[in-house]
Amino acid sequence: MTLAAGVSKFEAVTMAPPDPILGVSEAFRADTSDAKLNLGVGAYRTEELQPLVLNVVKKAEKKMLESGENKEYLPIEGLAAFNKATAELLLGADSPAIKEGRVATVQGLSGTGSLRLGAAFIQRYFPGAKVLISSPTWGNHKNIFNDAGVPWSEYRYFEPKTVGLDFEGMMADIKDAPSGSFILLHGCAHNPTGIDPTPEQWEKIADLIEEKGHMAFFDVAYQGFASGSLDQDADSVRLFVKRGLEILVAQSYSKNLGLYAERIGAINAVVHSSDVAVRVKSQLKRLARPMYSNPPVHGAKIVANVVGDAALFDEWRAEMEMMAGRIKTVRQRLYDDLSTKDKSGKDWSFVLKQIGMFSFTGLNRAQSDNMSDKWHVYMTKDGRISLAGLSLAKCSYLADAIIDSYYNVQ
Ligand code: KET
Repeated sequence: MTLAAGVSKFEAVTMAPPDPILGVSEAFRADTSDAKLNLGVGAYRTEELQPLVLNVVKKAEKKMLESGENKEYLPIEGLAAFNKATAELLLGADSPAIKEGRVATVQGLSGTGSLRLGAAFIQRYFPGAKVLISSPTWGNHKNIFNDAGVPWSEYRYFEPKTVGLDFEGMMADIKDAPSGSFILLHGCAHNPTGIDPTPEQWEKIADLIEEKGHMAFFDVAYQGFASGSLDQDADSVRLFVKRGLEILVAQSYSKNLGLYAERIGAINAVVHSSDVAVRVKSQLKRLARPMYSNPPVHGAKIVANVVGDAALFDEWRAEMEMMAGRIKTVRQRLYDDLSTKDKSGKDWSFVLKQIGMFSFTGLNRAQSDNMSDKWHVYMTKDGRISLAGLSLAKCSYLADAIIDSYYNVQ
């Protein structure tokens, strides 16, 4: 029997636009030029522009293979050893909140899945509450809250004139939000701007959130990538916890352990009592069960083995510092090349001031198009380049491309 050719029941389905970040990799793959460079997605590459599997990850996997572990379902909340290790990495092993049982941790499908679970929790238990998102922010934040049915608006964050933080604007917008709003904050290495509040500014942000009865929802996707130190990069989160503020925190191991495809992360709620923590966790599990039932085990075991083992943890720290260090080196080289090649006297020092994986170049959409169309340099259309995908050898070429796009395209 042949299938009846006819009008598809799916005829009304329209073509979705490419994803603003992951779609860049698709365009890159389609380009046949030898000069092509993918600075779109925030994924670490070696100086040879190859993906990197960390040595500690290989060691942990070897251990896992040797011990012959099974493939049973994990509990809905994930691997217990992972949940313990991830909360300790975030809050510090000696955190009173952990000791007092005030942290509800549920393993999630990396940062995105953990944010999505947090958003579903807000939608269910804080109906109508608004989430405030920085302008600009990581491209997927708005999708996540939209799909979870959580209303959101933006707070000012970036000041193009100074290429710095619009702290006054940020504070004013958080102040104006209805009491009980959730304030989405990047724990460190703000994406895409590479600009973080100073410790003093974090104090003021915490003051205001407390005063207004808001709640901070941290997105921690780059712990270790801002300063090179895993501890220092958790200072913002720890400051809120130290003050006794309740918070939500989504974590990701995509970047700092290079576990992109393992989809490993967590959603944490730090709350006032162990009693509340138990109930919050039970409801996070209830939300997870019909969405994906329970999380994958492989990445969770890698993290548990690395973070929970003193020797591997130290090795990880060194590899983390190496990755962060390589990015700092290309950052410096790019700045040097831009400054020597550009005879106009333009101040490119913002490249050096920005931190983390990215540089927010200030290139507009047309200029970004020129980067890919003429120079085969792929980047997101908001003007962000991933320095994690850049090598020292390509800095000079990239500087030429940026200068051409900046001065010759409106
Ligand atoms: N938060 C932020 C701020 C973030 O930049 C990413 C990923 C994530 C969460 C989620 O990552 P996950 O792999 O789900 O743990 N950002 C890079 C990749 C992407 O867009 O998915 C990026 O900005 O290029």
